[in-house]
Amino acid sequence: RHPVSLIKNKIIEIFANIGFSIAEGPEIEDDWHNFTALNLPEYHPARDMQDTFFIQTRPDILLHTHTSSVEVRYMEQNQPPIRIIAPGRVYRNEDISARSHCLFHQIEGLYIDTNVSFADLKQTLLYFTKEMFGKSKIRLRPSYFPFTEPSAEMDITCNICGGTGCGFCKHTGWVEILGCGMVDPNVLEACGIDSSIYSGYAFGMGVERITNLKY
Ligand code: 2NM
Repeated sequence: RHPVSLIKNKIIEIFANIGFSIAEGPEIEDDWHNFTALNLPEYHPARDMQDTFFIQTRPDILLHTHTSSVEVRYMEQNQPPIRIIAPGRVYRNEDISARSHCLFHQIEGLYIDTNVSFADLKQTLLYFTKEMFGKSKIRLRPSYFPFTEPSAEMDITCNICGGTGCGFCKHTGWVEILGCGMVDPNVLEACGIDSSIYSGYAFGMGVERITNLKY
């Protein structure tokens, strides 16, 4: 088996053990599920953050740029409590380099219920890190995503040098492994979930990146 496949299965197993189930959905997606429902309306500047592959004859049909589109479909069809992960291949129209590819593997997670807090998100990510990397420390830095507010990126102490500094972590001792945040109420409402009753957290990570750290 390919290392990326092994690591993908390991990540799925860690979240399955704490009650997350796997959601599946199409790779060929429409504009609503990939962008609009995720608080990215037409002409939103953040749409340029991912260069998208569109179907030539259908300007509203594309290859999904994140598996959030799978979570949007799940929210449209299910009421909370929701606790899912969405593993899948995602597509971005970028020039290929050592650290950027037009196809990569992503795993996103979503948890929606009454009284879900940022503390719940942090503890879940800490649990994941312990299971995946052992004794690594984590830190959360404020960030921005259109679909979460507040948003953060999570770093772990560099698994290559143990935090003392090396080429892989650009001599900082830390490496970014995922993005996360509290699901923006606009996203919940767009998917038919009452944001005055429910709140949720979401996170997303690139499987190739985790694999590089493990191997
Ligand atoms: C990320 C970072 C932050 C995310 C948001 C959602 C949804 F569908 F609930 F809105 N799913 N995943 C999310 C949030 C993904 O990836 C870097």
